[in-house]
Amino acid sequence: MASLLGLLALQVQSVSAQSSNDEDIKTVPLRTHSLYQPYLDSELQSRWFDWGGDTIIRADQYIRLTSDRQAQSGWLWSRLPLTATNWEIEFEFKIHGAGNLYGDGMAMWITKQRAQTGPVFGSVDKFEGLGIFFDTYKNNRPGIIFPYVMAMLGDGETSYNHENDGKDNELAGCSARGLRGAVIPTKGKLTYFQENYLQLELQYKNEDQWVTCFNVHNVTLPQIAYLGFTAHCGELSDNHDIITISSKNLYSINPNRPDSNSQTTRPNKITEKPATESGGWGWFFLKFVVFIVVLIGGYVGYTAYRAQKRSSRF
Ligand SMILES: [Ca+2]
Repeated sequence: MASLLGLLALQVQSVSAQSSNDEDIKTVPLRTHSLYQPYLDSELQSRWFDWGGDTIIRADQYIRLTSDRQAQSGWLWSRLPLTATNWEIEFEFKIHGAGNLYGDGMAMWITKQRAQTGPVFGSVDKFEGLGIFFDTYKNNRPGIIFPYVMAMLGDGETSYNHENDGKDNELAGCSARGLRGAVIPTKGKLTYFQENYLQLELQYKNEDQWVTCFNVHNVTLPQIAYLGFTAHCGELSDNHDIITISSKNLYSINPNRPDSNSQTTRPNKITEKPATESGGWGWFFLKFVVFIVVLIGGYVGYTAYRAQKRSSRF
């Protein structure tokens, strides 16, 4: 019985170790969706990104989507769609300006549409895919602290509603007081594991301190979607700068996991319904059943042997 309990304890330990170890996630840089200074090649082009509208580039400093002037609108889009199944996009940005009143904000996009100017933070409405809005101007959301960072999943038909800062179609969001004009480099990190979760982390309070803005499950993004950043100013203005974009493909390298080296592997750190964890428990249950069957088999065999021996004596 003691050995059975020992076996149980060992199994539970190994399952929890599996689910908390996130060193099994391998990252591979996605050059096609990354951008660093000086941004441009010798022919003043970018191989992997297009830009337009009022966007200006200072090769040693930033890509400025809008300057601190009224009625500005600018965009920056990847040329190729993001085809990796699981990915992480880390980006440094800066929202700042001289005014006491400022706006409207910027957006990050993973959408089918690309490179068009429009009314939703500088891009098109009725988009298909993911929009994340860094909204610095509160139109009407009583009780919410701004800047407010909000995600919306667009179906290609639904409009973003500026009247209530997109509340109608909010997938997830968070307040980020201090994000605009922060003294440290402000960064975002968007992580997507297909059919598992979408997470946004932000860095704006202290350097190297990430806060989770949201983590939502059951999110499916379009198979073919482009990475974009856009910004818009109306009567109020601000500088909206992109400093760097660093994208990575993510996948598991643990050879003991059933779907290792596949791009569809789930991360170990997620404890909600990962396939391998339920597999672990299933395996444990099977072992347990086999153990009991062997135990019963042994006992039955032994009693039969004893009975036979007893009967052969007479
Ligand atoms: Ca707003």
